[in-house]
Amino acid sequence: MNKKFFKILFFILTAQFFSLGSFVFAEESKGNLSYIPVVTPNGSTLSWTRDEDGAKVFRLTVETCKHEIAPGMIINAWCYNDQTPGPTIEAVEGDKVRIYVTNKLPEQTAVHWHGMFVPNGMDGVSGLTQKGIQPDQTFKYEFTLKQHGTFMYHSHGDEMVQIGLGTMGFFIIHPKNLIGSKIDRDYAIFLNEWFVEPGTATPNPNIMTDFNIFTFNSRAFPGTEPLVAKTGERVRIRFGNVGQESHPIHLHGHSFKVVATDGGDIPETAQWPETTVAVFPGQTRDIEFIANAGDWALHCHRRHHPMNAMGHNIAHVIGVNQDGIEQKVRKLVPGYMAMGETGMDEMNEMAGHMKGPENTLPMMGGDGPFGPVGMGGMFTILKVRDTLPDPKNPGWYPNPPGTVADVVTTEKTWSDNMVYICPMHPEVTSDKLGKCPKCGMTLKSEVKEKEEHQH
Ligand SMILES: [Cu+2]
Repeated sequence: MNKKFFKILFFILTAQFFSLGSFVFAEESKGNLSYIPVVTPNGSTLSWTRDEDGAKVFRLTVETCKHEIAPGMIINAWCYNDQTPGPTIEAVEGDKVRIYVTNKLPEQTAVHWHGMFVPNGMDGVSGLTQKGIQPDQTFKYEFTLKQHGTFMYHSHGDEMVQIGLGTMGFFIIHPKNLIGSKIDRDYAIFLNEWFVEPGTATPNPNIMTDFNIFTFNSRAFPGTEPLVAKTGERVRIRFGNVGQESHPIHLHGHSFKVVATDGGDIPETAQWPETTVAVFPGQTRDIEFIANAGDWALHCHRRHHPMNAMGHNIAHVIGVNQDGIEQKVRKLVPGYMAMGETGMDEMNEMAGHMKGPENTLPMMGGDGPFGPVGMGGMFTILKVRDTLPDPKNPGWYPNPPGTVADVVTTEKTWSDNMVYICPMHPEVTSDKLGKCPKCGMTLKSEVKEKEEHQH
């Protein structure tokens, strides 16, 4: 009896010891987190170990990889640790860091710590401050973090090709002591643009201005993960850009303040309210705001940037009457549809029904709770809820009754004169908005012949 009791006691103590041990280890590996960890949507954070001298040790391998821009499109990218952007490095001001960089690319490289105060020989400019890291070599970078803020790491060897193919990542340094207000959520989004010829998989790094794929953390909507927060929380979003274009990033439903750049914190007296922040190549910008409930669009405000692959050297036909053309062309191209007369929205509908070139994305994509969302590319959703039973998947925003814009039904309106017709099957008509039973496309409205309603 006594023996059994001691056995059980021993078991409990041992279990306690080991769980305590792993607890301490877990805390240590997270650096006794004095900060809210940054979340890199669609990305990850780099784990580290500690050397005997107290330095935090990080390991990066620069290599070629397959990267999914969104379901249906995989590119041949150049990556850190098999991903673009590379894993986010997180540390604390005052930390000594030791970063081993192994080159598995077919050519030499170097890693630059963008915006960070490092000894000149650690600055990572191939040829200027160090020898290039040759294929299969490992270099060691070592320095003490003298600042806090949002910084970046990126290739500084054959920059046009290597950065153009994806070699970039965040380096986030948290302040030693809390500065400003406490943050509840901290997100990091890398802005980038690519040119991938439809039907191919390797981005063309020689392109100077004419890009066709625009990404948040190298993902295009609908492949972008939403940002999640609770109502009233203070949210920080960090943006980084080492691309070719500037991106004015716009957030719906909120007013935010730009609180820091990669040059440092902006004094509170110098911050002003904004809804759009321009992030130029070589810049980072941190914004903060108090979250309001809803599903809010967060996107680049250049009109082509929340779009996927589009050719724009074809004539547009907005407002051009194409009656008769369709029949004539159909004799040559069966199934041809004259489109674009009323705008590009019907292209969005078609995307789901017609097959485009291999390995590219329809111009717009993704469904919302009210229909297709006419955007792609640099577009994601900030999902704010009073409660978050499933923090990973809050679903669509349950709008309070009477707060959604909708067709007027309380009085006789123009909508009574509407008939809804399938653009693909003109014989399918309905007096209500809906889908075509033959092809599933959304029916298009047309005004009925007047005499029906004349007295
Ligand atoms: Cu943009």
